Amino acid sequence: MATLVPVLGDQLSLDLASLADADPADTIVLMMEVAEETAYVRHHRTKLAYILSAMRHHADALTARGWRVDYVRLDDPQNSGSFTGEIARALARHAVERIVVTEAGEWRVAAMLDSWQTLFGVPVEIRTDTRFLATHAEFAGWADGRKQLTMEYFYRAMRARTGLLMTDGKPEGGRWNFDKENRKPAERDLLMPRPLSFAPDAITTEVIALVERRFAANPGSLDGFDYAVTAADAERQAAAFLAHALPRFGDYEDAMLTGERFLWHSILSPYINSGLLDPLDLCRRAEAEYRAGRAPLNSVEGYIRQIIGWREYMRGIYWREGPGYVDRNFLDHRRALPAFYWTGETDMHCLSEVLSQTLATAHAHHIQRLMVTGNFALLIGADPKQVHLWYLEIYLDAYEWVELPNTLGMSQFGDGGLLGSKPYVSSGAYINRMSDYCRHCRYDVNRRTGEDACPFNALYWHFLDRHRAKLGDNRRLAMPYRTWDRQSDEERAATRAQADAFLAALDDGGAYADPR
Ligand code: FAD
Ligand code: DLZ
Ligand code: SF4
Repeated sequence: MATLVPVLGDQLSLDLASLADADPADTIVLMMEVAEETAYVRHHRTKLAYILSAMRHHADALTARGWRVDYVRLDDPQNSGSFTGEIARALARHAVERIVVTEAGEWRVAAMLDSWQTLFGVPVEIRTDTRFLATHAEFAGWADGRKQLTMEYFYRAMRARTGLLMTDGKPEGGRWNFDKENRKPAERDLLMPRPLSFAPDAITTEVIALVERRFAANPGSLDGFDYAVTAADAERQAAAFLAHALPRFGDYEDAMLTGERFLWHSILSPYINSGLLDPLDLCRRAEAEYRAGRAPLNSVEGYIRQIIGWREYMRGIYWREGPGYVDRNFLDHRRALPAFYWTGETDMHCLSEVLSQTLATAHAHHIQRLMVTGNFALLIGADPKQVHLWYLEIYLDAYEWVELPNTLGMSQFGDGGLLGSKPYVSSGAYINRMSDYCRHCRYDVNRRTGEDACPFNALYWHFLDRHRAKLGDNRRLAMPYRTWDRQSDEERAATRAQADAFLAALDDGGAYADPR
């Protein structure tokens, strides 16, 4: 009798908890490409190709290490289309005495795993995912009894626990956080680091053809697919980031430049989230760069904070808030997302840049997601659930546990401030400060009204004005509200009219008809 170890598409780690003490001689690793996972949102086609190719390569890596892998392909005529259906089929194929599985990354799949023991009458052991620092219980322990779940305090606890950038029990450099130094605009630079490019091998080429056949209607392009799909190639990208981009990661973390997709970012989130890279290992190596004098503290601290701080914190919030979190809509936003989110066709240069890059590569960096596409969606009052589904389908690194709190919480203020003390909204001025987008735009970032006025400007004040009942008491918004109040009645009326006209034209232009 064998142990069945299902390995899901975001569990592509050789040291997965469910394999840790397993004996290859009496273990069957089950990997399943299933329609349910490929279709729970209309995934970007690059995301589908990446996951399926990475899964197939991982199956080969496991086999090479002596594991017996039972791999179900998407185009297998017998494929039942779901994880649960495939477990049923696997139980009929093999003599199995128990199932051992690493916990799922999201509520939807966790419910499936929870049902298997009763459904199949086989003992099912669900193991904690040791690729994260904090277990669900540990995060709950930290959060319980706190009035505000401030990320910064959680981060400090993770620093103390891991010892990362700690010296004699104190934060390196005398401060926990060097974020103030990390807001420099960037200039184009011929020596800018470039992420490595990995030509598709035979497996990836076959998967790309499959995706082109089966998912022709899904968004996004597959042209020029060059992501890593193996742990070895992901490791090459990690080494390149640590050597070439990390030193200036901090300085330019929030910068945006036309035609420059990556700047000094790592482009490692897809690999970390699917299991090809170990997040803690990356943090330790980043710290080593600092200790060796090859990268400054503001960069290394910033990088480590994103991973042991934000990433872990987002996961903690996701599991703590429960499956109902997705339906929160504090600002009662109902507008459909404009159709140009799926085409990139808009004359607002910032949006067209971020959207076309996203549709081409399934990647955008944090400030592009937060302060361009997210900011615009929030300003126009887009339905946060629909915004969430867009981010979930369009980004290569998107899994609900990390995408949902980032989108619905941090970006859309759908939870009313659990995650951020004020909504991330800005006028065009912020985008102009942090990028060169406005220099290439048909709109004038310095104007609020008139035909050429940057739409973000009137929308920003319109947002604050229409949400005064809910946001007027927010101390972090006191200054903008004072500025608004100081304006003349005529000025305010013109701003409202400008924004209303823009929103009406936007609705006329065709909002996305959600096929779900
Ligand atoms: P870098 O800028 O190099 O950052 C280093 C690492 O820190 C990343 O690889 C990532 O693992 C981690 N990180 C940084 N910020 C965050 C964050 N806010 N939450 C979690 N981890 C973080 N990240 C995802 O991994 N998946 C998502 O689906 C996702 N959706 C997002 C949606 C919105 C609306 C916003 C504003 C942010 C989202 N993020 C998401 C966070 C962030 O944008 C990406 O992690 C980052 O852009 C990945 O690129 P990178 O690897 O080059 O990151
Ligand atoms: C995202 C995804 C896709 C598109 N396809 C598959 C698949 O066919 N098989 C699989 O095991 N995993 C896939 N995944 C990733 C899963 O959705 C992910 O492992 C779960 O979300 C974990 O909760
Ligand atoms: Fe975007 Fe406004 Fe700048 Fe144009 S002017 S790029 S719309 S912020």
